[in-house]
Amino acid sequence: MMNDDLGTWRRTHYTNMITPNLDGAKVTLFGWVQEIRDLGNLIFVNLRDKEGVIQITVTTKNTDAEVFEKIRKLAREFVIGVNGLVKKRDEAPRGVEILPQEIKILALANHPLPLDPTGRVPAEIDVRLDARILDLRCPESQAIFKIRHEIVSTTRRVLSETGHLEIHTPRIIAAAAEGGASLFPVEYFEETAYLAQSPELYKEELISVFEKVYEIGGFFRAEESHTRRHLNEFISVDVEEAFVNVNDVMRLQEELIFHILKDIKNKCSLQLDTLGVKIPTIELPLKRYTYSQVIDQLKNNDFKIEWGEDLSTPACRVLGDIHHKEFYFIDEWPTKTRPFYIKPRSDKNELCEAFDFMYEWIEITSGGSRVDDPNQLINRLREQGLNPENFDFHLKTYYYGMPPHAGWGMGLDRLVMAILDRDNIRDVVLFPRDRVRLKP
Ligand code: AMO
Repeated sequence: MMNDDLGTWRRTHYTNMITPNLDGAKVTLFGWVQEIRDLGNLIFVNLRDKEGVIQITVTTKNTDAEVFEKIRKLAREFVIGVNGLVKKRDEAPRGVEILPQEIKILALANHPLPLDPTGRVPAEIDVRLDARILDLRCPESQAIFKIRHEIVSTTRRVLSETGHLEIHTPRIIAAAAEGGASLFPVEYFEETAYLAQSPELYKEELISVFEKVYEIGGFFRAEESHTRRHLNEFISVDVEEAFVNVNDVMRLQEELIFHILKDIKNKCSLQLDTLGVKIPTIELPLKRYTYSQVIDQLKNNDFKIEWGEDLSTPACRVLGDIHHKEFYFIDEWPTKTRPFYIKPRSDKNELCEAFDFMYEWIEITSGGSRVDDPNQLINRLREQGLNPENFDFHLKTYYYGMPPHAGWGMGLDRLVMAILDRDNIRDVVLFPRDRVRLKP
């Protein structure tokens, strides 16, 4: 079967624009065949485009014989164009249907399909990811990525309105900011370079020029572990600001979350319904617990942990039970649990000005005040077993006038996962990269 040409046909409406009050209008629609019900003299075709689904009703009585035969050849996921009349009919799914006058078959789909793109027959995550493009056509997947889009739009809007400049830092770098173990090496001509784990060093340098910056981009961690909340490539929203400290950037974090939740509640009700998700109402300021308070909470719940230890996954799980369905902060961390760039408290060196922003048991963001004195930074690097010479390009910017500053990095994928109550990060990432998945 030869495919038809697009020719001069152009879309007049998306499916969601077809309402009963268009009764009698002539329209041109494009999309995919979602379902066909062939009852002999009567065929129903559900046409799906990016906005929704509309029923096309074909009868031998009201449809040209050639068009009728062509429609009979359709199968799910064929790409078609339809020229036809809008007909108001109370029994049709949205009180309206299309009576086709002409049809174009623009592309075919091979059968059997590897999964059901209506999502009614559930498939395992690996089957879904292997046929990700088809899986993304399911209503649930579409809803996730529309909401994700709104989360990113609100983030850009809020950070832009608060005077942050959007930056793009390099992905090919010479030194690790977040610990050497999770670096991916890259052959860079005669040298070995690495994929960036975060924009940390660059965003800190850039506040000595632009004062307030942010970046939304992909970063890389060579983590071996295969978990539901780690990927080897993830999207981070990074913020950095001059002349502020940890408390100021925590406030920015909670304001951002407040606006994100408000916007998706207002703009994505259809998608939230599809996913069966209710957006929690939050009140600012969000709850803040110190690291020491959290250790006490864990001990009170019979969890064995010593002051000074980092919070392991099992510890976070217990915290998730305590702080069920809530966003909260943990601050005042022991200095030794935090990276070299985090500022120790001047009055109490064993504590530092760091925070984590959590939802239930998941860490969404970490950040804090930064070391801004070059000698202290050199000491902190040494304390963590790092060679300051490898950071010479970074350290030299501290001798050009480096203001006090603070910032954070928020895992976008984890945030979407938390807000939409999904239990696997892969669900909310278009093409996830993990220890065993490099394709598609
Ligand atoms: P951190 O290493 O805690 O801090 O990362 C910040 C946030 O990024 C997300 N994240 C990940 N998401 C998915 N898969 C991963 N493998 C992964 N690793 C991290 C998490 C995490 O909270 N430079 C600091 C931030 C700062 O201080 O500004 C940093 O990178 O949601």
